[in-house]
Amino acid sequence: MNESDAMPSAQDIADYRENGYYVSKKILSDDLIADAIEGSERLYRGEYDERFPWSDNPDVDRSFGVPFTDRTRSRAEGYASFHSFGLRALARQPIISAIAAALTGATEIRYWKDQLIYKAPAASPAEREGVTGFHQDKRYWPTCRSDRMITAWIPLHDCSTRNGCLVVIKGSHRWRNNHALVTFDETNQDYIKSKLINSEGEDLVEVPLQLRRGQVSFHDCYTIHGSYPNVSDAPRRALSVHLQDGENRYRDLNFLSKAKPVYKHSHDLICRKADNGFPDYSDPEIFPTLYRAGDALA
Ligand SMILES: O=C(O)CCC(=O)C(=O)O
Ligand SMILES: [Fe+2]
Repeated sequence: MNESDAMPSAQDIADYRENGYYVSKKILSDDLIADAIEGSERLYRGEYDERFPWSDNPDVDRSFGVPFTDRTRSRAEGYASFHSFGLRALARQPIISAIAAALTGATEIRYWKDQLIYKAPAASPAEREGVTGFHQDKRYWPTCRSDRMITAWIPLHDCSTRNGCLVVIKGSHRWRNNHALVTFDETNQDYIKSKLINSEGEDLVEVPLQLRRGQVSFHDCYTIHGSYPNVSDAPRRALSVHLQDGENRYRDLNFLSKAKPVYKHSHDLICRKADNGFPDYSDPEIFPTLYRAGDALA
């Protein structure tokens, strides 16, 4: 497939802005995904392809260096693309950031963060093992000034409702009053839905994003999304790649609280500081630029 065939059409972009999500064509090769799966298995064995001074810092995201022996439990690994070359190649695919730029209208796309998600098989939907509670990604990043961030969700095999594919709530990127939606770890979806503030008065329409391997879905940083249990007999694996537009900057919210510092992302511990002493969200080591308008795709 050539580059322009892989890009969203003008109608796709309009739909993304209306609905808050987009599903790509098959844009990733089987080899790339096979390398990512192998990379994730290496990570789960504690074999890192590259280490950083912060790699073993327990304050830097979670699940670090924990031997991955219990395959009945779900988990999410932060910074997986830093520690695995196979996952890095997947996360930094030029076509993914080019699509992110087209959807958001940004002229520059930088890396923000990633999460490697392993959803273990659950015996039944009632079990709720591995459920990702409905949430808005942006609520986890209050120190980001930008409202134009976007997530690329990359399944490492076919995903359907049976193995707990990603589910988005259509149009919910406009529901901006849900400040408490830091509910990734809440497994009771009905409880979350009962608390949602639907500021636009729209119907709550859940859209399961059923993808074939090689497709990628994209959601706006305010789109409410989550996933249900995996009732297949194999794990559901995906890499979430969260991206920032070039205009994103750090914002200090700690004046809101006397108990400083409340608003801190683990990135703030590891990225370089700007001249004003605040975290620099354009540090090329942590937030490489993946797309600039006018660049040809590699
Ligand atoms: O894979 C999942 O269940 C959740 C992924 C997610 O929250 C995201 O990609 O932002
Ligand atoms: Fe998310």
